Order: sequence, then structure tokens, then C-alpha cells
Amino acid sequence: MFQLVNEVREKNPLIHNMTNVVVTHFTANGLLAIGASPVMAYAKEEAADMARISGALVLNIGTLSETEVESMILAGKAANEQRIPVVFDPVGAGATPFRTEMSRKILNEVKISIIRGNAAEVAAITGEKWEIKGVDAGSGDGSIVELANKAAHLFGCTVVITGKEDVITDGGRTHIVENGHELLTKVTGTGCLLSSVIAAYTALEQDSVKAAATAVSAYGIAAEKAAATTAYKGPGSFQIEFLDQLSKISKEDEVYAKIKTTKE
Ligand code: ATP
Ligand code: TZP
Ligand code: MG
Ligand code: MG
Repeated sequence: MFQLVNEVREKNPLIHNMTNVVVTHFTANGLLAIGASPVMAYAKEEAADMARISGALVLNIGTLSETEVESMILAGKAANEQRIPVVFDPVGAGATPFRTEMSRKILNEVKISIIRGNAAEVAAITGEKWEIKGVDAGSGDGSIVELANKAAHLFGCTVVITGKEDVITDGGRTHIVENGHELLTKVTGTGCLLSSVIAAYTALEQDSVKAAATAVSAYGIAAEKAAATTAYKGPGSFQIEFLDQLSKISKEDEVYAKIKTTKE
């Protein structure tokens, strides 16, 4: 499975990120660290052209505007025409009606390969109830496996719900990943960067469940290694070490993977 980690480094896929202003720099550095090639392009005059030459497209609504969503739809449709995978991160869906509405618009107009969000965001686009505070998931009493399954069937794609445990499912096969570290919740953009890392892996692996599970586990392992030497200092040092560890992750790290397969 982790062969893919090395392949991304060897093949250096171009990843087109239409993402939010909070995480742009961190996302570009994180993608460089795993061996991918990041590009950000938003203007409606070029978004579709950039999507067409990329290995995968990321649509992230973290600081959305109506104009940006129009560009995202142009890029998404261009990617769909060329069968280029599109990853959707519905940041803050459910927090405001605008975010939920725009998420639904994107999902209606663009064929998405993978949705990656926290439980509250996935619940919001699926029409389920879950507490949300801004862009952070609150508590909910449902099962995240059931929620992910419901979303996968509803949108006909792979769904990744992250949190302490991560669920990856296409509605048929389901993996639960237990890698990661709590410090990831103290650095903004770690969910957004993960969506872009998943995009880099899915650019080279057509099996989107396998691509996403590998990406989520490798990412969590890098966080565990970073925390081992920086947790006592705090999130600032962790963030820097995390980028360093992402740049070293390789197929040899599969021994640290904690991936449970609940449905084959
Ligand atoms: P939120 O805004 O709710 O924090 P997010 O979009 O930032 O959501 P997260 O769910 O925080 O995304 O996921 C980002 C990364 O952090 C994932 O790799 C996930 O596995 C990891 N993660 C999140 N919470 C924990 C935790 N309590 N313990 C370990 N890893 C975690
Ligand atoms: N506000 C709008 S987008 C954003 C914030 C704080 C970044 C969210 O990043 P993540 O990865 O979901 O924590
Ligand atoms: Mg988080
Ligand atoms: Mg997020």
C-alpha cells in the first residue's frame, strides 16, 4: 500500500488547489514535502486550463465567495471532462447556510472523487445533524462509520471523515485509520492539507479508497513522529517538525500503519 508514498515522490504530480486564504502557504509546503508539485489558481479566466494540466484538483471552501465557487465549478467540470480526480473539502459546511448551499451546488455540478471533512461538515452536506463551531467539528451522537457510508452512497464517491479516528469508505469497502496525534488539532490547516495530500495520492492511484487510506495513515504517522520530539515544546515546533517528517515518509513506514479494514 505504501509503495504509493514513494511513487508520489518519484512522479511529482501537479496538484491544483483552489483553497482558502488561511492555509495556502502551509498547503503548498506540505505538498512539496510529500514530493508533489502544488499550484494555486483561482481566476475564472484560467481555473479550467490549470485543472486540465493537473494530476488532481482540490476544491476547498474555507474562505469562499460566490465568484470563487463559480471558478471552482468551471475547474471541476474541466477536470471531469479529462477524468482528473477532484477532492472536495467542505470546510465549515453547516456553520452558515451559505456554506451548506455552496457545498450542495458544487456537489450537484461537479463529479467529486473524494470528499474529506470532519464529521460535522459531512453531516451538514448529507442532511444529518451534528454540532459545528465555525470550521471545527463539535460533538455528535451518531456513528461516523454510518455517516460516512450514507454520504458515500448519496454522492457516489469515496468519503473520508477525520477526527481522532479516521473513516474511509466508498460505501462498500471501509477502513478505519488510527494514526495521528492530538497536536494536529492545534495547528490550523492540518485538515485542509490532508485533503490536498489525498489529492496527490489519488492523482497516481485510481482506487480512491486505497489512495485515501494510504494518505491518511502516512500523514498520521508523520504527525506521530513529529510529536515524539516536539510535543513538550508545543504546536509551533510541532508544525515545523511535521513538515520535516512529511518530507521523510516512505514505504518503509508502512510498519507503523494502523489501518483496520471493517468491510472489504
Ligand atoms: P476540525 O476543524 O474539526 O479540526 P479538520 O478539517 O481540521 O477538522 P481534522 O479532523 O482535525 O480535520 O483532521 C486533520 C488531521 O488531524 C487528520 O490526520 C486526523 O486524523 C487528525 N486528528 C484530528 N483529531 C485528532 C485526535 N484527537 N487525535 C489524533 N489525530 C487527530
Ligand atoms: N477559517 C476559515 S478556513 C480555516 C479557518 C480557521 C482553516 C481551516 O483549516 P482546517 O484544516 O479545517 O483546520
Ligand atoms: Mg483539525
Ligand atoms: Mg477542515
